[in-house]
Amino acid sequence: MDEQQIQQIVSSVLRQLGEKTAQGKVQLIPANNNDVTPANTAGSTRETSRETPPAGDSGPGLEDLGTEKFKKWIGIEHPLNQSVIEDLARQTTARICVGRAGPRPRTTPMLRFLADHARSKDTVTTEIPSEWLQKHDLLEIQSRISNKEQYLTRPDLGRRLSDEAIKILTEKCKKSPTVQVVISDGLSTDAVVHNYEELLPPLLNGLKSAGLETGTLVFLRYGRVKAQDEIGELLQAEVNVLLIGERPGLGQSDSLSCYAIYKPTSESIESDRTVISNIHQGGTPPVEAAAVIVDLVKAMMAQKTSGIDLKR
Ligand code: B12
Repeated sequence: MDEQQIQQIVSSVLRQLGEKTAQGKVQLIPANNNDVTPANTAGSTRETSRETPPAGDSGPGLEDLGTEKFKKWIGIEHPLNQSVIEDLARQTTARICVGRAGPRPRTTPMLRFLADHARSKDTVTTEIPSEWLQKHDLLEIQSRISNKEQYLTRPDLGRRLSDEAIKILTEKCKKSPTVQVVISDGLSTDAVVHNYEELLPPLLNGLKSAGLETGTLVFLRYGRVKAQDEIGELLQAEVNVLLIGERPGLGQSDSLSCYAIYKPTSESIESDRTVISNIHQGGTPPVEAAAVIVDLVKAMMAQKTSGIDLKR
């Protein structure tokens, strides 16, 4: 392939991304550019509606391909029935109606796929800042893991508390509360940060209104689900509620799960737990999840059990 052919390919890719003046040279487009919508996505129409982008290398850069606008992007060119395509796409968040270029994906959905993947990887590896924990008055403890890389390779250590954590819990936490709430980064930092404000206040208020006393709010860094058993055993809470970041998917990276268990011990197993997953704006909204969790805890207290033994 000679240089001219390479330049042509680069130019055509940049054009598909919305770059009008590109001649094989990367130029920036403004972030408020709104022309990639379902109505004008089919190739040539995009070209005609575009303003000339500013020259130079300053400015906000290419648009974020992880946004809603690109999630709704329809890439089928010349469909027989546009409204059927739009109707299909509206009904699911799955990657459908994105078109294809011969046997390969079109550039926009391909790049969106990579952007979503990058977002998911980021949320696994990003740390929750200590300032964020202080702002929310959370008592920080840590598992036996010392960094994110180790977290991913040693789940066994994420299930156990560090010696320092045991000391902090013993010295600083309320003993024998009815419900102990624990928050943990788990596999998604965004899950905690994005859902916290809408989940925690209604959850704590709901538990209080139900006459259930809660313990000191604890944040477990590098936590795995099983760690809630050790915390529960140490603090002797009747119910332990763990809010933990779920493994992210390609379309969803800020989903939180609630794992709840009645009187956990080191002998507890997975079937002793009850899980409410998919807590995020596009799934079970956090406020609604708070109400569901309160009902769940009430049921656990009434039946004095959890997991598969709990009747709901
Ligand atoms: C990874 C995963 C698994 C893995 C866990 C392996 C591992 N060691 O990590 C495997 C494949 C083993 C698994 C199995 C099951 N899973 Co699963 N799993 C998930 C998934 C995709 C991510 C969980 C996650 O991110 N956890 C957070 C991290 C930080 O936790 P962790 O400590 O690393 O891992 C623990 C948890 O993942 C937990 N766990 C995983 N699945 C389940 C299911 C239940 C009911 C419980 C109590 C705990 C649990 O077990 C792990 C070890 O302690 C979720 C989907 C989601 N959106 O959350 C479904 C999900 C949690 N699983 C689900 C189900 C139904 C199951 C099974 C019952 C399937 C089956 N019929 O066999 C089994 C039961 C597991 C058990 N041990 O009893 C459902 C739960 C639905 C519900 N509300 O009850 C979910 C929500 C998927 C779904 N949408 O249907 N699962």
